[in-house]
Amino acid sequence: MTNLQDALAQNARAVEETLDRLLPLEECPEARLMEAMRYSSLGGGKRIRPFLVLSSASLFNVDRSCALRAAAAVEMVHCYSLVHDDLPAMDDDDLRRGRPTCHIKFDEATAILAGDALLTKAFEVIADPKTHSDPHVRSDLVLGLARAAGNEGMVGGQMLDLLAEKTALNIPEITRLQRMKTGMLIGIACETGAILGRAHEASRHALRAYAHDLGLAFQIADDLLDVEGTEVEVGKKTKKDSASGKATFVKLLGLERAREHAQLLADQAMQHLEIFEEKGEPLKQLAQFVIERRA
Ligand code: GRG
Repeated sequence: MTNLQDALAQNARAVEETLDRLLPLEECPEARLMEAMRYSSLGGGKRIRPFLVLSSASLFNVDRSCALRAAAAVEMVHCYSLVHDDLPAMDDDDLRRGRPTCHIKFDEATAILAGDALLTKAFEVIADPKTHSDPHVRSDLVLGLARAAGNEGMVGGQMLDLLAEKTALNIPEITRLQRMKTGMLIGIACETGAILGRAHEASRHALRAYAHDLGLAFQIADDLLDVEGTEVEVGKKTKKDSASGKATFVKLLGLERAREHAQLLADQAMQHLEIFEEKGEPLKQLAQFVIERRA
C-alpha cells in the first residue's frame, strides 16, 4: 500500500493548495466567514473524494489543473456536510479531524454560514470556464453534483439518518440510506473524471458500478471504526452509533459478517475496473485501503 499512501499524500497536498487558492483570506468585514470556510476545508481529512476525482480523471488524460478544481469542489461539498452534520441540531459533535468542530471553534451561526458558502462555492468553481472550456461538460458536472448532494442524495440520506433514530431499519433500508448519504457523493467523485474527459458510456458505467460498491464498503468500514476505533485514531467521537439505538450494518450483521461483506464489496468494486487494465490500479488499491483504514 506504500504506493497508494504516497499517491494519497501527494494528491491531498495538491488539492489543499487548490483549496487554499480558491478560498483566499482577504481583509474585509466578513473575513470571519472565510476563516471558518478555510478552517473547515483545510484542516486535514483523508481527501478520499478528491483522490477519486483525480484518479478517474487520469484514466482519460484530463488536464491536471481542471481535475484539481473539480476535486476541490467535491471536497468543499463534503466539508460543508461535515460542518452541518456536527451542529447541535444534527449529530452535536465537538471533535472532527482531531480538532474542535467549526461551531465550537467559531459559533453556530458562523458554522451554518460557512457550510452554506462552501456548498455554493463548489458550484461556482465547477461552473467556471477554468474548470472546462465546454459548457456542456460544465453543465453535466453541475447536474451530477447537484443530484448527488441534494434531496435525492446526501441531504435526503441525512434526513433518513435523522429519522432512523426513531425507526428500526432493515438491511435494504440501511443500504438505501447509506447509498444516499455517502454513496452518491462518492459516485459523482468517481464519475467526475469521466465527465471531464468526455468518456464513453461504458467507462462511465464501470465507474458508477465501482463507486456503488466502494460507497457501501466505505460505510461498513465507518460503522466498524465506530465500534472498534479510538477517538485518537479516528479524530472524532466513536461508539456513538453503538451507544444509540441507530441501526447500522454492524448491528444487524455482527462484526464478523460486516467485515466479510465489506471485503466482498471491495473485491466487487475492483472487478468493475477491469476494463481500464493497469490504469485502474490506483482506484483498485483505494478500495482495499477504504476497508482497512483506521481513520
Ligand atoms: C448535513 C447535509 C448534511 C449531510 C451530512 C455525509 C454526512 C451527511 C455526514 C457525515 C457524517 C458521517 C460520519 C458519515 C459517515 C461517513 C462519512 C461521510 C465519514 C466522513 O468521511 P471521511 O472518512 O472523512 O472521508 P475525512 O475527514 O477523511 O474527509
